[in-house]
Amino acid sequence: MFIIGERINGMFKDIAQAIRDGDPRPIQEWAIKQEAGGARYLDINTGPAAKDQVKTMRWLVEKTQEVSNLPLALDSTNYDAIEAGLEICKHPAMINSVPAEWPKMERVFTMALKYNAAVIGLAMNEQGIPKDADTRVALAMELVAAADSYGLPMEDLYIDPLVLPCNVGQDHGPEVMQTLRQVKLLADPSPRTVVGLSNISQGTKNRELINRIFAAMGVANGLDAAVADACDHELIEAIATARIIMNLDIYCDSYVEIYRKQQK
Ligand code: THG
Repeated sequence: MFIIGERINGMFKDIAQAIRDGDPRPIQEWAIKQEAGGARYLDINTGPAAKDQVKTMRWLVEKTQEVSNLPLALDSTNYDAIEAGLEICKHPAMINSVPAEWPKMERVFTMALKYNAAVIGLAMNEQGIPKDADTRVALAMELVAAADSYGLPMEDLYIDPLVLPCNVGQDHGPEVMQTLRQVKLLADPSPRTVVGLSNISQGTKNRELINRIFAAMGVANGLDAAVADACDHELIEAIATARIIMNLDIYCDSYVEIYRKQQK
């Protein structure tokens, strides 16, 4: 499992302020810190405050690429903003994200092919986020069929079962874990899986503990990637350890160190 660094997101107060001030320093500091922490991609989200989404996305991409060579996950519901970012990405990016809805899938899969980007497909549609795993998996199947019809390679499709905070959506937890397992049976080769990890602990006490345990359980259930806090060293250690237990990496005394190096 690899980490998509979550921190360049206008949902965070310091990033919202940096966007308002046109000050690239907080963005570039977080890019460098997340890369050092072991992120494999950097999530870029303008947040709700940005007035001009297209301009803000382009600026965030530019400023991030000045200091980091990591590929980017462009995180927006505004597809013009995503396309503006894709146009200037130096490395194949990830489009974050598309629900199982037309014509959104048409726009996103067409862009993905044009810019050689991967796609995160959300297990939701016009009716919202389903509660049960079966409906989530049915939506994942719609995303798989649509991606396939556009010629997107399955390894470039990441299914996100959608994680809700455990203090308001506790009954979703086991459904998310079951969805992660079943998505792997949908196609051969199967699509990959991703979650927004910090969602699980929003509004709770013990945020880090909840995030780390969810990540370890995710690894046990086939989770391939997470938009997460790349600077939480104990999270990285939990993931590396879960991978050892699941026989996904070979045990050696310095396995945590090796996992960190592999991410770079
Ligand atoms: N799936 C996909 N992409 C996603 C999500 C997802 N991108 C956004 C989000 N969910 C994942 N990223 C975050 C980033 C921050 C937080 C949660 C998820 C977070 N922020 C603090 C809060 O709300 O309490 C901000 C507080 C502060 O300003 O410091 O928890 O699910 N594909």
